[in-house]
Amino acid sequence: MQFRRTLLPALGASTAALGVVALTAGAAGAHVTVTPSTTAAGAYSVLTFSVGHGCEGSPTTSLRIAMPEAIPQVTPTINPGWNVEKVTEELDEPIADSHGNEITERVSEVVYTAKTPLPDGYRDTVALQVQLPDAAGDQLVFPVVQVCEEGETGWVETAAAGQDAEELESPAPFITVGESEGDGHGHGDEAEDTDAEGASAGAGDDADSGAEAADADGGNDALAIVGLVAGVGGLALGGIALARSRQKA
Ligand SMILES: [Cu+2]
Repeated sequence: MQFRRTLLPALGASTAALGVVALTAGAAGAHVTVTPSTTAAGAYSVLTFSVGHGCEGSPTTSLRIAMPEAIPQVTPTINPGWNVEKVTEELDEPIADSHGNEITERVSEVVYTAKTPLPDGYRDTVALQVQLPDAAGDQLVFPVVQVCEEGETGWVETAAAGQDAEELESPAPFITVGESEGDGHGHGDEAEDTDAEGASAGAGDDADSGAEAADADGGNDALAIVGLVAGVGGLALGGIALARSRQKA
């Protein structure tokens, strides 16, 4: 009997701890998440956003995906179950696309509206084609507002320094830009630079080699990337503000 008395509480405690871990893992798997076809800097990538559940049981009616400023152009994939709309905003200063054409506005948001609300317990995906910036090591955050028949969820939280994104209740989907693979559109020279640095630096971490790659780009590109990356934090906050103001309505 004494054995049981001491063992049972201990077992109970560890089982409870396991339960918490399992619940967290399950929730993370069902969040709104993004899966890129490639993360290579400068490459065209298809970003697949997955919706794993509704808003506390309520069917999903629309998804508003905010685009980071580092990605000025977006080609949304048509999904037969959803209407899609691009929301644009004027750029403060025009930029050049990969073909040298001037761009004066960017897609700030892509909105998918379900033709039939997506029931809780069923998943669907929507996909966006983008060109990733030449910014290896940088995080690109895509705050998403999931609107449901009842309520909504703002997938807008980003991890603070040193915080694990998995601990967040409603994390914003994000990707980390990887090293260039040399198949970027019209960026062959930069790719060679990056490869050479990778070889000489050995197992340097991503952030360091990313900074070197940006330096190697030459002044204009590097400056543009710094400006664009600085905008990401503000955008995530904008997404939070949007989610909050919509909750009030
Ligand atoms: Cu979830």
